[in-house]
Amino acid sequence: MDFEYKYLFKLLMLGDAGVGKSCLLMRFADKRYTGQYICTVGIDFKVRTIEVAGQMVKLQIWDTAGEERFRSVITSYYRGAHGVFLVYDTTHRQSYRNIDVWLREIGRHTNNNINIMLVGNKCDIIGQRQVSHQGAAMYAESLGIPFMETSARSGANVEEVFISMAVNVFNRLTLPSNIHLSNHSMRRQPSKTQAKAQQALGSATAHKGTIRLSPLKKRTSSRERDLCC
Ligand SMILES: Nc1nc2c(ncn2[C@@H]2O[C@H](COP(=O)(O)OP(=O)(O)OP(=O)(O)O)[C@@H](O)[C@H]2O)c(=O)[nH]1
Ligand SMILES: [Mg+2]
Repeated sequence: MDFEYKYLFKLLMLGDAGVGKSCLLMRFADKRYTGQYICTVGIDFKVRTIEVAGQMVKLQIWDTAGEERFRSVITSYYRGAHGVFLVYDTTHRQSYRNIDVWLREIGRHTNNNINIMLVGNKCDIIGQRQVSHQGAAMYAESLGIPFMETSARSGANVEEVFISMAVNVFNRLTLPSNIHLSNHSMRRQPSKTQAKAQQALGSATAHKGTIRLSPLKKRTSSRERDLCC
């Protein structure tokens, strides 16, 4: 179902083939998980409208192919993106190492006005983990970008990553410049004021296909928010 909206955010899912980009998007936009691997050919997109701080925000989320042969096709879609999810597979170390490659791609094809988020998917798989939560969290911190682990399969943190991205983009575009979140800049850390501004926008609850954000009652530590499974 589509809704009237005030803002349109263009978001991009990037990462190696098979890390679960399409499954994450299907879980968020269609609320289902099939477990099938159908390699994305080129690029596709889904939409979902949510409510952020009382405003309807339409998320247009572009799902890109991770396979190398599609790289030149997808770079033309980087233009105008407000946010990028850099997705790796927690059970596949190389997909995590390649995040550097994807960061370089972003640097080459976008300006710095973009929110970036690191997402470690498949955290439901116990016993085959090749990337530690702590290591990835430290890496994200060094880049000054948010990080979460997800499972498209169980649904863990899926709503949270998309909502968090929407809130961060919303903050960047609507808050006065002195309290803009800085995670669109790949190297800088958010200041205390910025972190407070982000928190003030609050938590989210799903309601009839939309997500309403309401003020936080209780302060949640970033560690609590990031923990998964
Ligand atoms: N256990 C587990 N498997 C997952 C999860 N997410 C995706 N998968 C599996 O990983 C495989 C690849 O998922 P896709 O979403 O198609 O991967 P992709 O990143 O879109 O791949 P490309 O389109 O080729 O770039 C599928 O077989 C899924 O079943 C998850 O959270 N947990
Ligand atoms: Mg795909």
